[in-house]
Amino acid sequence: MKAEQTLALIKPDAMEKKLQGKIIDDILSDGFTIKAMKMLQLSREEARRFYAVHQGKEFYEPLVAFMTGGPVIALILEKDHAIEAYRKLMGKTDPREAETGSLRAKYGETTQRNAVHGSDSPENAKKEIAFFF
Ligand code: 3AN
Repeated sequence: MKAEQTLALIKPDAMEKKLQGKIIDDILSDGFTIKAMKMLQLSREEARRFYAVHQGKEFYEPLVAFMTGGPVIALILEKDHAIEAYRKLMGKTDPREAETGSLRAKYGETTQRNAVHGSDSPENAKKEIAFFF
């Protein structure tokens, strides 16, 4: 079976707290291979486009402001069933509800400042990988 790829982001809150090394270590320890990685600063236009599906929701503008508040690290991760496996490693959107040991439980604070992003479907993984790489 061909290994699947997913797009992961280390968000500005985790970068600010210098958690990027710990997060990458957890990702590697969970058996993912990092196929590509880069640090970048999202523009407002890019953040708006990346989260376009949430346009109109009350958290959209604050989310764009948060995601452009500092650099992010984008990674292409590979593993069998990578999309599902990385969603599991991340934990629920709200770190307070995320499973013990998950990245969001360990490193996130709030539903907005939740440390990491991961694609939620094969279609979005493809789109998000093309967005960043
Ligand atoms: P996930 O990142 O778990 O797939 P989505 O796609 O529903 O969650 O939300 C994308 C991002 O939007 C979240 N990671 C979070 O930063 C932000 N977000 C989602 N829901 C809320 C909310 N109710 N309040 C504040 N921010 C939110």
